[in-house]
Formats: sequence, C-alpha cells, structure tokens
Amino acid sequence: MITTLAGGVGAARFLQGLVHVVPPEEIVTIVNTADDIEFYGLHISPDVDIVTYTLANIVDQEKGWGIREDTFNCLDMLRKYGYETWFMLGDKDLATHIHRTILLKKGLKLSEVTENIRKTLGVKVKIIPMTNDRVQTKIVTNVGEMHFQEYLVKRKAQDPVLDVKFEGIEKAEPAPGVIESILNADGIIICPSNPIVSIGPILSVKGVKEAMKKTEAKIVAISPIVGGAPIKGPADKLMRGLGIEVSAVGVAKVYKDIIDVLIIDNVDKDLKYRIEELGIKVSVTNTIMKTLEDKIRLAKEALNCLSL
Ligand code: FO1
Repeated sequence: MITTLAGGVGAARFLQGLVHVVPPEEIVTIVNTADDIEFYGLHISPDVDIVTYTLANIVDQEKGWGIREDTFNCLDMLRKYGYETWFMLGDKDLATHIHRTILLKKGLKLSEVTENIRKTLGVKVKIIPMTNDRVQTKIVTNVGEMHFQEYLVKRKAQDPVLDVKFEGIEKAEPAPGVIESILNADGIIICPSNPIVSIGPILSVKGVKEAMKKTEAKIVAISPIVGGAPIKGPADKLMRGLGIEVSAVGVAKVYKDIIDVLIIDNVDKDLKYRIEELGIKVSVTNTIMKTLEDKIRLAKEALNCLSL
C-alpha cells in the first residue's frame, strides 16, 4: 500500500500519474480539510473534491478545480438575491455539496460521505479526509484575520501574511484509517502541495507527525517550489510571511524531521547539497507536470526513491 498526503491541484495531478504505476486500489490518500468552508449552508471540501474529481476524470483540467464544462446558473441567481458569490461554485459541483451536506445532516461522518462520493464517481483510490472534525485555516494579515479561501480567492492573496493558524486543530482527531495507513504503508509520498496550508494541517492533526516518525515506510516528498516560486497557489507568500526561505531548501526544512528523500526540480539542482546537509537525500528531476507522461514519470521517480 502506498499512502500519500495531499492538498488540492498539485497533489491531484501527481495522483493522476501514480494510478498508472500503482494499482489504484493499493493507494490511500489523506487529504487536507482545513480549507473547507461553508457557503449557503453547504459544506464545501475543496481539496477532497479536487482530488476526487481529478481521479474521476471530470475535473476542469485548466483550472484544476470544479467540474469540466460546468455552468453557473445557480450562482447567477444567488447573486440576484444579494448573496456573496466570489467562490465559483458550478451547478454540478453544487450537487456534490448538497449531497455532502444532506449526508452530514443525517449523521454520517465526513470520511463516510467522502467514501460515498468517491465510490459513486468510480474512484478506486481510497480518499480519507485528515479528520472528521472541523479545522479551519485562518490567515493573519495586516488587514485582519480571515479564512484561507477569503485570503486566496476573495482577496487574491494580496495581503501581507503575518501568521497562519489552524483553528480547531488541537481537538481534531485523525479520521479512521489515517494513522493506520501511515503505520502500515509500504511507502509514503508527500505530494507536491503547499507545505504550509495543505500538508501543514495534516501533519498537525493529533498523532499524525508521530506516526510519520514511527512508521517503517520510507517517506519521500516532492517540492512544490521550483526555481524559487510555487507551481500554483500562494505558497511563496505564506512561506515568506512565516520567515521560511521560498525554495526547495525551505520545503526541506519544513519536512526535516519526517522525510527521507526530497525530489527537487532540475532548475534547483544547485540546492542539492544544502538539502543533503539537513540529512535528507535528494533526487533531481523534472517535476513540472504538463502531460500525463510527465505525471507518470514523476510517480515512477517517487516510487524509485521509496525503493519500490
Ligand atoms: N479557486 C479559485 O481561485 N477561485 C474560485 O472561485 C474557486 C472555487 C472553487 C470551488 C470549488 C472547489 O472545490 C474549489 C474551488 N477553488 C477556487 C479552488 C480552491 O480555492 C483552492 O485551490 C484550494 O482550496 C487550495 O487547495
């Protein structure tokens, strides 16, 4: 069994390659839920949905989130009624959130709902939300504290970051299967996701970091920072705000206590020795995932680093 830790778009793209080199039934992915947010009384789980839609091959490939060729009629009508509509929820996507919310209201746990949705959409990879409890990433900026989605989507990551908080994390229990899939894995891959707001919350859930240290499985991470900038998203702004070097070395420092190997991009080859000084092995390759072949090659390299 290969266990992966995942955020949204970068992780989903990597998993698209991994399912071509490992039977999908043998892959578990633990997904960040600290980006979850409520709109119109509906529970939205962006990272879980991005991973699920991508593996179900219905994602809007260009944006990396939402459903391909979705329409926005419901949102248009909500705008007329005076609701805030800065978070672009498509009509088909809304059906997922309505379904999720109905099942949650019936008393199912988020992990059970996630299982229901991924099976309905024909996804064979086991998708586990990091916790069934409510955790919310809050970004502290110079204009105040706000939900991560408000910082990223509504305000377009324009505000200088002073701090990042995972509200509710102290009380969050790992969802069923999280700790077991780390302890029993043959290999663990930290996907090329934001180390602060995607992987950070997963590692902060009770017992997860300890399990990552205890497991006998090798752990490889893929740097989402290439040539001093993230492939996608605001990782640079968050890392800078927290005083972390915006480079593969900065990523290595965040994961220092848990990973055996870091995969970095060819353009960062000169950073290899600085990362090795931290006691981490380094693999240098092309980490940019444009085509399916790129994704498969990167997945093969990750398995190679795990000696699998
Ligand atoms: N990202 C945006 O930049 N703008 C949006 O309007 C937006 C809507 C959205 C709706 C559903 C969903 O599952 C994801 C959505 N995302 C949107 C992506 C999301 O904000 C982030 O990419 C993740 O939370 C970070 O991993």
